[in-house]
Amino acid sequence: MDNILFLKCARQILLANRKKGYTIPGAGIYPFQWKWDSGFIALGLSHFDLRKAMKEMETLFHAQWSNGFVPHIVFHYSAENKNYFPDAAFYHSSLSENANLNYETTTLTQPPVEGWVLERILSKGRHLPEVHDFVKRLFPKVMAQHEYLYENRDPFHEGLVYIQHNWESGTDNSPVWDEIWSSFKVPEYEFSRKDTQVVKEEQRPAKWEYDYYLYLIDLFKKWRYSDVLIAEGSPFLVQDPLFNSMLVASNKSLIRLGEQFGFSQDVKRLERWNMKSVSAFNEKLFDKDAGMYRHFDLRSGKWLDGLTSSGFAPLFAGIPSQQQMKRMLFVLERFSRDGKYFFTPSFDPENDRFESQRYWRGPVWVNMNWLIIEGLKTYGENALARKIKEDTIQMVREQGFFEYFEPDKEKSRKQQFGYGGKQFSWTAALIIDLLNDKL
Ligand code: 9WN
Repeated sequence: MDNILFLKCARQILLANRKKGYTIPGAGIYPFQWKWDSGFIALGLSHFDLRKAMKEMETLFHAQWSNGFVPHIVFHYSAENKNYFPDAAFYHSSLSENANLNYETTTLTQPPVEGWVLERILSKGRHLPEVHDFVKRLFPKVMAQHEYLYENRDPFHEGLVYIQHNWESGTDNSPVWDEIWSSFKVPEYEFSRKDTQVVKEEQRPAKWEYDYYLYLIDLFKKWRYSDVLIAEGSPFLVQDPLFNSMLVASNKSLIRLGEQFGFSQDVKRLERWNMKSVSAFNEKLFDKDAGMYRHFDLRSGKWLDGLTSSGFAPLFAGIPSQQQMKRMLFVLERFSRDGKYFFTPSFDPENDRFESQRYWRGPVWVNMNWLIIEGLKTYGENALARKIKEDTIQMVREQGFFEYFEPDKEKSRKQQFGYGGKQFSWTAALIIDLLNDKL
């Protein structure tokens, strides 16, 4: 398939997954609007339809809560999309005093990508007054989200915010959580899995893991979703390198946008937050021996076990020094097993718990590759960025616009398809961006 056709397919996927004012991540498996998916999707849309890109973000922020919190799923229910669990009834978001009662949403959030997405949308429509108006309208909302995070998710005022649930990380069943799950017991929940009706069981999290995911939400319900009580009592409280990298990258974008659009008071606050975040990041989350960023468990007071592709995300936010970045390149190359694996497995392939087709326990994800490529470019590491870009394009071209992919090149050659959901929106959106990139 030549590039023109490939691009056309990618656009068609985005348009086919588009609903009224937002885009679903993938038909069948993810029938609503997801927070960080919308960011990547808006970026893809911005290459050919700026209005739709802006609308995607506006729709997401309509569901923002009174305290600035942005939920990770907005359940835009209709007659045909009841097939997702846990649903709005399970979350019961109105238990929170901050919930937005006009929308049915979850009570968890996802990586704060919106600041840098706004800046990229602006770069595509710098000459258009409606894009300027859009940025001016959205800026205070994104700012309110950052304020929520710094004020409610950083109990020790370190400059690093915590996630309170694995679903907030975006990397749902990463092996790094195993250690936390093994530290407490949960009841067995009875429910019908909707995801495994659409995707093979061996490509999704296990049932026992879902029990933990549901238990945490039940616990939060008892506390009426109070962040104070969650921080005091929940067994899951993690400073995640991917989540915090997205926050820093968005801080930086908001600082530039704020200077340009006259939000000077906000710029001062953002600069203060950001300086603290970057230095805490390097002091606390960088493992000098491994040459890599790690997840920090606030409950046990130590790093979680295992290296993940989330540990490369600080490159995107310009957090590592030149020297740290060079150390990370060795890890990145090791993850590819001398070119035998596609860049970049989501979990360390030399770790016993690596599973090449189970979701975030090994497979390659296009959004993580995209973040790494963009990060490497800012460090001038164009040759490696190009290799990862070529791998990403080849993988999707050969196997289709799947949700995630087999890392082992040999194994992948023998099978025709990727893993997880088909016609997946962010895979399409980011392929559009990569194909338009001059690298
Ligand atoms: C739970 C939508 C989302 C992504 C996440 C990905 C997956 C959901 C699920 O799908 O999570 O949020 O049901 O498995 O892990 O990153 O945003 O694409």
